[in-house]
Order: sequence, then structure tokens, then C-alpha cells
Amino acid sequence: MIQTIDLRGLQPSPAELLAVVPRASTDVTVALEVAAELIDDVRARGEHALLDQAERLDRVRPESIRVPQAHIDEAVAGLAPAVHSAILETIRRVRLASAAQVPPATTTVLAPGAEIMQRWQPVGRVGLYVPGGKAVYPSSVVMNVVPAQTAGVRSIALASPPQAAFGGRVHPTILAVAGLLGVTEVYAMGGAGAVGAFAYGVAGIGLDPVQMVTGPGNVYVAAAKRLIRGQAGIDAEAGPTDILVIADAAADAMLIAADLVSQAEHDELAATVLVTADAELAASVERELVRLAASTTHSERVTAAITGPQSAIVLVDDLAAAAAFSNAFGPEHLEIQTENPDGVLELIENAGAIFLGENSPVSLGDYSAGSNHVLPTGGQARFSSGLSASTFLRPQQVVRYNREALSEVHQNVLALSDAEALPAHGDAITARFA
Ligand code: HSO
Ligand code: ZN
Repeated sequence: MIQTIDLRGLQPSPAELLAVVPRASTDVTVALEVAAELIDDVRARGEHALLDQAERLDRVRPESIRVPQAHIDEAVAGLAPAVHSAILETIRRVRLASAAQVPPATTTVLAPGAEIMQRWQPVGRVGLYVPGGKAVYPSSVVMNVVPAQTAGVRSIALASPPQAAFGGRVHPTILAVAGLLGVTEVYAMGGAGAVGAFAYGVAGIGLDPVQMVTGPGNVYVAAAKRLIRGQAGIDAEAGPTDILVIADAAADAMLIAADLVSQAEHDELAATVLVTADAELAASVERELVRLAASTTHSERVTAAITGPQSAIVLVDDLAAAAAFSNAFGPEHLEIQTENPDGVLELIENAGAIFLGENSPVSLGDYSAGSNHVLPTGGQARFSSGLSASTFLRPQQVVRYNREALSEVHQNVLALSDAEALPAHGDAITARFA
């Protein structure tokens, strides 16, 4: 079943901790060549390339790459009432939480008449990618579009692969969410070709190049994002999902197992990790996992994920050691199921999103909490963060000095321009006082 790793009594370094539970290897480099060909094809042949790629890779040729507004409206009208209201409430909550991610403009006065203003400028146009292969996630439309809208992005385009099961249309729930969010520019295109189309534009169908491409996807989408980087900005290269639970005796083993299974359901390569100092709890969670994995809908996938080398129950000496393990792992999702979650939270440095206590499970965050579910995978939480309004915002400094303030630093500029043998720099200041 799930492997147990006993670190009790040991003092491993962060590097050693990482080696204990290695992430599943999804090597983006192996997909680079194929992705480059698909992108070049789109740059050369535009819509025809996208249509051919759909036929070959999605096994359906859509009527057109640009989705007509009528299809979006139809999808909204066809939404089941319970899904409709759930999406509206998710949008409302994600909007509220995203608004708090927009920093205010600030002005720093360095001396009388010397000020630096910092304002946050949204990216002008973005392309949001919503996968539609093994997984179809309408909730991800909310998680990508709302932060962009909140940031003030002027122009938003959405891409998702055409679905054979829906006659070559984009998945109706994805279309419906786009409609509810007021997104009107939607394309039935997927994979690396779609990322290329966003970055370079497709003249024949009025698809203007975007400045940034965000959203999860498979390894070819990740490879394409790496290739277009520089031409356009990207959020992150998404990999298999992961969850790490830190728990003590106060936790409910059945709930921990349920939460681990909920993320294992995404992918055979998903990582599910429990870190605890309580061997009894560890044994109970293992028992619950065996039971749940056998009976859950996606039993095969779940079993593959939790028995994979990327998943484990890790026994440690105490909660401080558990936090150290988690910081080394850099989980996408971290649940803290302990008697005093806030105390553990203080020890946490690296995590995509953190879920405190028994009533804040990851699947709440996936759909309805109001937090964003596009989070750094593969340990990227060690240096980056989840998608947010600030992903789409750039800090811009605005410099304003008056004559007195400039004169005050005149000699400093001269000294430094001399030191760098760039005298024209100094001259430009001196010219103002001649
Ligand atoms: N847990 C996924 C997000 C998701 N779950 C979408 C369900 N739908 C990655 O954070
Ligand atoms: Zn999920």
C-alpha cells in the first residue's frame, strides 16, 4: 500500500528530506520538440493548422476555432440550476478574495521634492488556457478569469480543446462559466498549438497576440509555455497536483484519508503525503486509505497515486520536524490538522495554499472557499505562489524630482557616472544647472 518512511531520531537536511519523497518525474524537455513543431505550424498556417491539430490530437474537427457567441449563450441557458448557483457563489467569493490582492499605489518621499510613486499596472491582454483532455475543469475558468478581471486586464481570451463528445464544441460547462463571467472571446483550441496561437496571434480569425498566457495543462502545454516565454509572460508550468497533511492525535484519520483521496483522484502521478509524529494516527490513516481507495469512483487512478513513489506516510519526531519536512517539500496544498493549527502555521514557509483545521479541506478550496486553486506544483511553492490578481499586475515606479531635490543629489550622480566612466550621464544633470 502507501509507503511509510520513518524519519524519527534522524536529522535530515532539506535536500535529504526532498530525496525521501521525490516528485513524480514529468520531464517537460521531452515534450519541447513536439510543442515547437505545433507552434511553428500555427505560426505558418494559422487557423488551418489549429483545425488540423484538433482533428489529429482531439479527434474532432470543430466547425470554427472562434466560438460563436450563440454557443456560449446556449451553454449558459443549459446549465443545471444547482451548478449555475454554485458557480455564481464561487465567482462572488473569488472576486472578494481577489480584490484583497490588488496592492494600493504608494508614494515614497525621499526628500522634500523627491518622490517615487509606485503604481500597479495590469497586463493589457491575456490568454487563459483551460484544459479539456483527461480533465475538464470549469472551476478553473473562474480561478483564471476572476483574478485577471480584478487586476483590470482589458482584454481576456479563453482557449479550451474542442470535445468530440460535444460535436467539436468546447465543453458546455466551460462555455457556460465563460458566459457567466462575461468572457466573449473563446477559442476551441488546445495543447501547444493553442499556447502558440495566443503568443503569436492568428491573423485570419482576429486573434490578436496576448501579453501573458496562464492556466494549467498537460506536459505539452507546459513545454509550449516554456517556448513562448519572452514573447509573452506565463504564470507557471503546471505539473501533477499534490497534497501534504500535517496532523497530530487531534486529527480524524478518516477525514485525512478522504482529503488525500480527493486529490489522488486527479492523476496517477498525484502526490499524497501525510506527515505526523503519531504512529497510531498513521496506522489508522493507512487503514482508511485502503478502504476508501477500493470503493471510490476513480479507484484505479487513486490507488496508483497513493501507492506511487511520490506518495508516503512520513513519521517524524514532532510538529517542528513535520513543518521542516513540509517546507522542504513545498506542497501545492498543505492541510494542518492539529490541535493548534495556528502554532504550526507559524513554522510554515513554503506552500501554495494552506488549509487550517478540520473544516477547511482542500476540495473546499478547489471549488467554493473563495481562494484560488491554480497553485504552484512540483515544489515550485518554494519560490512562487498561486494565481492571483497580482499575477496580472506589474509594479511601475514613477519618478518625480523638483529642481532643489535634483540639485541635492547632483554631485552623487557625478561621482557615480565618473566611477562608471559614463560622463554623459553626469553631464545630463549638470546641463540643468548651467
Ligand atoms: N485540485 C486541483 C484543482 C481542481 N480540483 C479543479 C477540482 N477541480 C489543483 O489544485
Ligand atoms: Zn482538486
